[in-house]
Amino acid sequence: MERTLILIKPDGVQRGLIGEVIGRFERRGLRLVGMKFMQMSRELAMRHYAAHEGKPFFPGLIDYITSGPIVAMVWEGKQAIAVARKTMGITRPAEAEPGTIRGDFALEVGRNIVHGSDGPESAAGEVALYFSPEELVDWARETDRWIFE
Ligand code: DAT
Ligand code: MG
Repeated sequence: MERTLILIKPDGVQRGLIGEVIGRFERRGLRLVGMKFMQMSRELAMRHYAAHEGKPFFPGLIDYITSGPIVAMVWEGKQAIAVARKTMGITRPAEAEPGTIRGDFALEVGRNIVHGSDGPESAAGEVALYFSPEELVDWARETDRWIFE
């Protein structure tokens, strides 16, 4: 089983899409193991997006991601990282496939609703940025045998 960090960004929260976004990951079959409603500090935002420091869009990205509350979640499943990114759609919403979160609800790269970890190392680091081990719940779901072979 793999774990991935998913954020519903400030635009997703402001636009009333929390339930819609959670529902998509839930219906896909991923299992929720952690969730919190919070506002990112600039320090956390800089650590989260450290890989983008120095790029022209970085200051705007930090302003946007800290501009209002977010929902931080950890979802678990086989290939959870790749599966979550498929469910989200590609970074630029105008090019994202309809049926994906970004392809259905967003237009601009700087207002693309969700974040999802992009690989096993970043996932482990990002989960640890937002959650302590005690905040993540190890649980078996009654439907797991109908979702996982
Ligand atoms: P993703 O969020 O799909 O993992 P990323 O890691 O490349 O994409 O970039 C992180 C965020 O930074 C992305 O969701 C939106 C913003 N961003 C990336 N490239 C950008 C660009 N060229 N102009 C403006 N914002 C950008
Ligand atoms: Mg990324």
